[in-house]
Amino acid sequence: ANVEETLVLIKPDGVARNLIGEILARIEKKGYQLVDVKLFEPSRALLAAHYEEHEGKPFYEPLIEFMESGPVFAARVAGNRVIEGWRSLAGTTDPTTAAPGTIRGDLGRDWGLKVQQNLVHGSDSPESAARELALWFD
Ligand code: DAT
Ligand code: MG
Repeated sequence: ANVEETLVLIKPDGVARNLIGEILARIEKKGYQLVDVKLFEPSRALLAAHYEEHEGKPFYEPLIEFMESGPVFAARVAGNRVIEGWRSLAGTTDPTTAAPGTIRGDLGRDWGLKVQQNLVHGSDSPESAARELALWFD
Protein backbone atom coordinates (compact mmCIF):
# COMPACT_ATOMS: atom_id res chain seq x y z
CA ALA A 1 0.00 0.00 0.00
CA ASN A 2 1.84 3.06 -1.32
CA VAL A 3 5.26 1.62 -0.40
CA GLU A 4 7.81 3.65 -2.30
CA GLU A 5 11.57 4.01 -2.45
CA THR A 6 13.39 7.30 -2.89
CA LEU A 7 16.95 8.46 -3.41
CA VAL A 8 18.35 10.48 -0.52
CA LEU A 9 21.69 12.23 -0.99
CA ILE A 10 23.66 13.96 1.74
CA LYS A 11 25.63 16.47 -0.28
CA PRO A 12 29.33 17.34 0.28
CA ASP A 13 28.43 20.13 2.71
CA GLY A 14 26.46 17.75 4.91
CA VAL A 15 29.22 15.13 4.89
CA ALA A 16 31.92 17.76 5.59
CA ARG A 17 29.92 19.13 8.52
CA ASN A 18 29.55 15.64 10.06
CA LEU A 19 25.77 15.71 9.70
CA ILE A 20 25.30 12.17 8.31
CA GLY A 21 24.25 10.82 11.71
CA GLU A 22 21.88 13.72 12.43
CA ILE A 23 20.19 13.36 9.03
CA LEU A 24 19.92 9.56 9.20
CA ALA A 25 18.48 9.88 12.71
CA ARG A 26 15.69 12.08 11.37
CA ILE A 27 14.92 9.52 8.64
CA GLU A 28 14.88 6.69 11.17
CA LYS A 29 12.81 8.59 13.74
CA LYS A 30 10.25 9.38 11.04
CA GLY A 31 9.98 5.61 10.58
CA TYR A 32 11.48 5.15 7.14
CA GLN A 33 13.74 2.20 6.35
CA LEU A 34 17.32 2.43 5.13
CA VAL A 35 17.57 -0.23 2.42
CA ASP A 36 21.07 0.49 1.10
CA VAL A 37 23.68 3.19 1.71
CA LYS A 38 27.07 4.22 0.39
CA LEU A 39 29.63 7.01 0.74
CA PHE A 40 31.75 7.89 -2.29
CA GLU A 41 32.84 10.64 -4.64
CA PRO A 42 30.47 10.61 -7.62
CA SER A 43 31.88 10.96 -11.12
CA ARG A 44 31.01 13.92 -13.30
CA ALA A 45 29.16 11.50 -15.61
CA LEU A 46 26.94 10.34 -12.76
CA LEU A 47 26.27 13.92 -11.65
CA ALA A 48 25.51 15.04 -15.21
CA ALA A 49 22.98 12.21 -15.60
CA HIS A 50 21.50 12.91 -12.17
CA TYR A 51 21.03 16.64 -12.88
CA GLU A 52 20.20 16.41 -16.60
CA GLU A 53 16.92 18.33 -16.10
CA HIS A 54 18.97 21.37 -15.00
CA GLU A 55 21.47 21.36 -17.90
CA GLY A 56 21.75 24.84 -19.40
CA LYS A 57 20.48 26.68 -16.33
CA PRO A 58 22.77 29.35 -14.84
CA PHE A 59 23.34 27.36 -11.65
CA TYR A 60 24.10 24.06 -13.43
CA GLU A 61 27.91 24.27 -13.62
CA PRO A 62 28.37 25.59 -10.05
CA LEU A 63 25.99 22.88 -8.86
CA ILE A 64 28.00 20.09 -10.53
CA GLU A 65 31.28 21.57 -9.23
CA PHE A 66 29.88 21.74 -5.71
CA MET A 67 28.64 18.13 -5.90
CA GLU A 68 32.12 17.07 -7.08
CA SER A 69 33.83 18.86 -4.20
CA GLY A 70 33.82 15.92 -1.77
CA PRO A 71 32.19 12.65 -0.79
CA VAL A 72 28.42 12.25 -1.07
CA PHE A 73 26.38 9.88 1.10
CA ALA A 74 23.66 8.12 -0.90
CA ALA A 75 20.77 6.16 0.61
CA ARG A 76 17.94 4.08 -0.77
CA VAL A 77 15.08 4.77 1.63
CA ALA A 78 11.72 3.00 1.73
CA GLY A 79 8.30 3.64 3.23
CA ASN A 80 4.74 4.59 2.51
CA ARG A 81 4.76 7.89 0.57
CA VAL A 82 8.46 8.32 1.36
CA ILE A 83 9.09 10.43 -1.76
CA GLU A 84 6.79 13.20 -0.54
CA GLY A 85 7.64 12.55 3.10
CA TRP A 86 11.39 12.90 2.65
CA ARG A 87 11.02 16.16 0.72
CA SER A 88 8.88 17.42 3.57
CA LEU A 89 11.57 16.46 6.12
CA ALA A 90 14.23 18.10 3.93
CA GLY A 91 12.42 21.43 3.54
CA THR A 92 12.31 23.79 0.60
CA THR A 93 15.29 24.35 -1.71
CA ASP A 94 16.69 27.60 -0.22
CA PRO A 95 18.07 26.78 3.23
CA THR A 96 17.96 30.40 4.35
CA THR A 97 14.16 30.40 4.23
CA ALA A 98 13.35 26.69 4.62
CA ALA A 99 10.98 26.16 7.54
CA PRO A 100 12.48 25.57 10.98
CA GLY A 101 11.94 21.92 11.90
CA THR A 102 13.18 20.77 8.50
CA ILE A 103 16.72 19.58 7.80
CA ARG A 104 17.51 22.53 5.53
CA GLY A 105 15.73 24.97 7.84
CA ASP A 106 17.40 23.77 11.04
CA LEU A 107 20.88 22.94 9.76
CA GLY A 108 21.38 24.95 6.59
CA ARG A 109 21.91 28.55 5.59
CA ASP A 110 23.64 30.66 2.93
CA TRP A 111 27.40 30.16 3.31
CA GLY A 112 28.18 32.20 0.19
CA LEU A 113 27.13 29.83 -2.60
CA LYS A 114 23.48 30.89 -2.54
CA VAL A 115 21.38 27.72 -2.47
CA GLN A 116 23.66 24.94 -3.70
CA GLN A 117 24.77 24.16 -0.15
CA ASN A 118 21.40 22.86 0.97
CA LEU A 119 22.68 19.62 2.54
CA VAL A 120 20.40 17.04 0.95
CA HIS A 121 18.65 15.83 -2.19
CA GLY A 122 15.42 13.91 -2.59
CA SER A 123 13.72 12.52 -5.67
CA ASP A 124 10.66 14.58 -6.61
CA SER A 125 8.35 11.91 -8.14
CA PRO A 126 8.08 8.14 -8.56
CA GLU A 127 9.55 8.48 -12.07
CA SER A 128 12.52 10.50 -10.77
CA ALA A 129 13.04 8.06 -7.91
CA ALA A 130 13.21 5.06 -10.27
CA ARG A 131 15.57 6.88 -12.63
CA GLU A 132 17.84 8.22 -9.86
CA LEU A 133 17.99 4.96 -7.87
CA ALA A 134 19.05 3.15 -11.05
CA LEU A 135 21.85 5.71 -11.54
CA TRP A 136 23.18 5.68 -7.97
CA PHE A 137 22.60 2.07 -6.93
CA ASP A 138 22.59 -0.19 -10.01
P1 DAT B 1 15.51 20.55 -4.98
O1 DAT B 1 16.89 20.08 -4.56
O2 DAT B 1 14.82 21.23 -3.83
O3 DAT B 1 14.69 19.48 -5.62
P2 DAT B 1 15.91 21.65 -7.66
O4 DAT B 1 15.70 20.26 -8.18
O5 DAT B 1 15.09 22.75 -8.24
O6 DAT B 1 15.74 21.70 -6.07
O7 DAT B 1 17.43 22.08 -7.88
C1 DAT B 1 18.47 21.12 -7.68
C2 DAT B 1 19.57 21.79 -6.90
O8 DAT B 1 20.14 22.85 -7.67
C3 DAT B 1 19.13 22.44 -5.60
O9 DAT B 1 19.10 21.54 -4.53
C4 DAT B 1 20.15 23.52 -5.41
C5 DAT B 1 20.49 23.94 -6.83
N1 DAT B 1 19.71 25.10 -7.24
C6 DAT B 1 18.40 25.15 -7.57
N2 DAT B 1 18.00 26.38 -7.89
C7 DAT B 1 19.11 27.15 -7.77
C8 DAT B 1 19.39 28.55 -7.95
N3 DAT B 1 18.44 29.39 -8.34
N4 DAT B 1 20.67 28.98 -7.71
C9 DAT B 1 21.64 28.12 -7.31
N5 DAT B 1 21.44 26.80 -7.12
C10 DAT B 1 20.21 26.32 -7.34
MG1 MG C 1 15.05 18.48 -7.45
